[in-house]
Amino acid sequence: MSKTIHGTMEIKGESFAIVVSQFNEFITSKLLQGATDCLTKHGCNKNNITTVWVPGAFEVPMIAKKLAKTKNFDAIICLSAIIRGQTSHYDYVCQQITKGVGEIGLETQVPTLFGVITCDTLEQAIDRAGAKCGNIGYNAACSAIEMINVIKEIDKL
Ligand code: INI
Repeated sequence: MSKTIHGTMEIKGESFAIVVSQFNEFITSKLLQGATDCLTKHGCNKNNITTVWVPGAFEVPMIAKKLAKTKNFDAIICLSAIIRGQTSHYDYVCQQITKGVGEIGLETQVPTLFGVITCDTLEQAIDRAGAKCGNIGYNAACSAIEMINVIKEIDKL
């Protein structure tokens, strides 16, 4: 018989690390609020959430990797807001965090979530931090829970 695995939204004592950028804190604080709301709403004890603030999106992968390597966390949720300016700086910061966060999950096998807004205007960022287009932090935390449960199911095979 065929088997289908679909991660549930159950939390059973798992620990989460959240890495959040101070750059554009007006936006990232809302992503952090969204992520913690999601985790606690699904049954996570606040004591099982560790939040680490870093200067900007560029610094997120290094700290996320350090946290993943401790093996003390079931998932790492990365939160940043990168808003395009007039130079190519935006592109380099986007490249670093996208590649970095992606590689951490693959290398450490600890689900590492990309709760990162990349956009052209502050208005677009606000829309994705709890206004018109939901909250990217909340969505990343949901994905973290789902990934933990997908992995658990695979480990039972
Ligand atoms: N960091 C961000 O998190 N978002 C941005 O929009 C941003 N821009 O556009 O400059 C940004 N830059 C800072 C960068 O992440 C590093 O903290 C800095 O370059 C020091 O390494």
